Amino acid sequence: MQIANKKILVVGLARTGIATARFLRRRGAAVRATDTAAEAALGPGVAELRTLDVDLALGGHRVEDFTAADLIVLSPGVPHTLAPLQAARGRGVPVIGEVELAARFIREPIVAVSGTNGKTTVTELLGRMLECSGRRVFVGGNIGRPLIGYVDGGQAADLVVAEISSFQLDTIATFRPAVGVLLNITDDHLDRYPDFAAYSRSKMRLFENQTAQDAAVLNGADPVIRAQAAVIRSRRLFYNTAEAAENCAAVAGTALTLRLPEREAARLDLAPFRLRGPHNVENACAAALAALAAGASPPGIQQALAAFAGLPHRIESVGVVNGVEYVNDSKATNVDAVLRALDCFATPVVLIMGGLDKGGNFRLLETAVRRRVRALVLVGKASDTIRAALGGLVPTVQTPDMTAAVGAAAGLAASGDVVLLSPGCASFDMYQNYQARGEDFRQAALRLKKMNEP
Ligand code: UMA
Repeated sequence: MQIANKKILVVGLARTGIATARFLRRRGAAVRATDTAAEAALGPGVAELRTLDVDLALGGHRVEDFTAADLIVLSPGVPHTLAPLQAARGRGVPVIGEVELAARFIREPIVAVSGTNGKTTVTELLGRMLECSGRRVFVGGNIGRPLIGYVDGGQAADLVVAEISSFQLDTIATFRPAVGVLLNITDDHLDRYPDFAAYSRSKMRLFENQTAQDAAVLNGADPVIRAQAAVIRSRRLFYNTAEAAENCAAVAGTALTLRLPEREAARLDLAPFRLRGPHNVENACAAALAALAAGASPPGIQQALAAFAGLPHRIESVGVVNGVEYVNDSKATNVDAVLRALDCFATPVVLIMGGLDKGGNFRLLETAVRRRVRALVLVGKASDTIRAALGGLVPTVQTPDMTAAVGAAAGLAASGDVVLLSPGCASFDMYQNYQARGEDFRQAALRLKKMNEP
């Protein structure tokens, strides 16, 4: 792909856009970069771009910047349906995302992980399984490390393991992972897609350029994936399915047996795997199967399974106060993630939910709330919507902030209960990101602990 002397417009100037503009300048393109935000609201990376002679158009998008470009590269957070993009496409200007751009330069096999929930955990675990097998791995993508940084950074790797979101898949053209992993497809981002079918189609694009040489690791228990699996042209490797004949990752007790066509079975032990909940066993199966398909060794996979301690803000225990365990699951930004979190506990749960609603159907939680939840504590913008859907089922209180939410939850919990922050919503109504929300919860729980210390 020729870049030198091309007029390239980079849209969005956060992590992805800054890394993309830097890469393109180094390769000799004439780069213009635009963001709806003004410079003061953007990070210090923007000043660096100025020193690289990137032409900045900040505080809004000008349609002429789009129509005059030879190529437009989007950040995942920029909707690909934006009006100036339509105008540019109308004039024949190609529009791609940063993942597509990076993929055109990556020579190593790509192992790509997508799905509504579990992506980051599986991506990290899979990366470590390959590393423990002696492979040099770059782990990036939606996980927070743009893939273009790998192309630009000169790190030597044998494989690239990438977490890929639907937003990133919306703007691919030739992206072709050697191993594509699809974990599940449930309601999410319905504030950006016209409907669930459109979101689901976007996820399935993970496989659209694969051939018979590639592999697709698929959750066999997910009805949405199942219904669309027939169109996949690569080798389909199912896990988590009751169909024994096709199950490539069979779990019996703590024994996990991986079977790849024409290969000797690999036997692993899940007993040392520490992550809680049935969904994490699914995640372990997906990661192990994909790692094996990508060339990891069974001892390497076993070593990573035993060493993996999980990631912050995902069913993360942050302390015990008066016999009540406080668990931070701030990353649960959709309804399905809350369901999976509730599945982790046999004891009653005081559930803290709320934030910015992404169009999720909270009524899907009805059965789990009746069965598992002692009381519901709501915080943030979606409080009224959640109360309307679930408030009649269990005692429900609305609170102004996280400190008040944790205080209220402590008052409602009995010894042996779990206080679980699993919001089912995005965090942007009150926080910069889900990490800041999880940190706020952790601090509130720690303050509570201090106050209760003898
Ligand atoms: N912007 C515009 N015009 C618009 C919309 C946005 O200029 O019409 C600008 C904003 O003002 C902002 C910039 O675009 O300055 C934001 O771009 P971005 O949201 O793509 O931010 P990045 O920091 O580059 O982060 C992106 C991913 N963000 C999203 O998909 C929303 C990060 O995923 C990813 O880690 C990063 O690239 C590196 O690949 C985050 C995420 O929330 C974690 N992902 C979603 C999820 O996991 O559910 C998909």
